[in-house]
Amino acid sequence: MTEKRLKILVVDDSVVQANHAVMLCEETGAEVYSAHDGQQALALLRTQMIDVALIDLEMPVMDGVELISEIAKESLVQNILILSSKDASLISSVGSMAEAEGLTVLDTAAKPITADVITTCLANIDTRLASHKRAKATAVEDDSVSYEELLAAINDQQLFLHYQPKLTCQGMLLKGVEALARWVHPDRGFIPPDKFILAAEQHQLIGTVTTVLFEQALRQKKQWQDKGLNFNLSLNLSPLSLESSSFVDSLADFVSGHGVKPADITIEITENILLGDIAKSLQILSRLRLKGFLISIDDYGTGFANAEQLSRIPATELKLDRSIINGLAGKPRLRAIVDSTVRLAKDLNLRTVAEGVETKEDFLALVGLGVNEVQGYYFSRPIDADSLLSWVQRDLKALRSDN
Ligand code: G
Ligand code: G
Ligand code: MN
Repeated sequence: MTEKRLKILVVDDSVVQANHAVMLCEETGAEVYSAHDGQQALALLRTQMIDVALIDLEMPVMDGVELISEIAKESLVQNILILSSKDASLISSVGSMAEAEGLTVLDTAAKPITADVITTCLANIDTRLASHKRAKATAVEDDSVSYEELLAAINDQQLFLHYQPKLTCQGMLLKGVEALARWVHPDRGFIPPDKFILAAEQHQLIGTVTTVLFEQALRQKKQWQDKGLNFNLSLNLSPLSLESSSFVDSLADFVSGHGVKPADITIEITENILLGDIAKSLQILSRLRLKGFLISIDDYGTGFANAEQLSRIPATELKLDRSIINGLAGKPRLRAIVDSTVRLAKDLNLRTVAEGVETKEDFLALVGLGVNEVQGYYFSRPIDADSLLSWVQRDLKALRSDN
């Protein structure tokens, strides 16, 4: 079987730079075209299917920024690589703009481009294209979750929990675990929690789902305690649950009824609670704090809460979303965001937890930035309670000696 050759377009007004890039692309076995300004590039793209465009930002007639915008508007190419001799922050802003317009930015790089950058980009492209296709394929299926299916999941005990460790940056101590809901549907297989939690909210079953899951988590917590394992347990809570005034008392009773102290439980909520009835949410969160529960602001960095709004939530922890964590070791822009967020958190007396840590490089960068705790695939995926025990005994020790 012959593999389809990738088609690459190099757009650069400098003949020397363009030839250099064309040569490097040809060395990968691709079929390479070139254009020397934006107009030429558009003319070619309108007649020729191209897989990847390498685009220089500074060009006469039509600059790279306009060209990218036009490419997005007409959906002429999906994958682009942005090149410039200007400063990194400009290149990276244009990258964000391109992504916001729906393009896949394989990389943003300073000129002259190197063979390494090109091979890494091209290695990413197949999987990215495949995941686009997958996303589309699942979108056409009817993937909604019905009331009846959810009710069956609750009654037939199809819902269960996985636990993901949270470690301190200093000393890599097991500080706690986050409980994450899982559902394996008898016919449909794995259904992700974002989907069924949302469905539960829509079908007014979220209260029941939360009770079922918290009950399992607390029983598990008690078993760990009885074995002498005293780490904290983080539970995700839908903002909807904060609308009921009896919630705090029933949670407190529920927790102590299981022999667990509120101070050993962290309630994770997203900053989206600020979008609802703020006064009511703040009242309930304050009462949770008074009862001794810890409160974490989850997915921080995805919403738009400002420092003033953040300071009003009686939280104890700020959880930095993986979208600002993943890959930060190599991304100065993300490091700057995390750096300022960590400072803000310190001023507000909040501990910081970075989630989505997938590599040693990112972990070390986070240690350097003064983040308190970390969570992510680099340390462990979310796993069942039994696997967690063996993880503590085996993998955690290995991690400590590697870091
Ligand atoms: O576990 P990830 O594996 O896919 O979780 C996806 C999302 O689902 C996360 O944002 C997480 O906060 C949310 N989630 C997971 N478990 C629960 C739960 O028990 N309750 C609520 N409300 N959200 C949950
Ligand atoms: O509640 P929250 O939105 O924080 O849920 C955490 C989500 O992140 C869960 O879906 C969990 O499975 C996922 N997750 C945990 N660690 C990693 C990681 O290192 N990389 C990625 N991509 N996802 C992670
Ligand atoms: Mn969470």
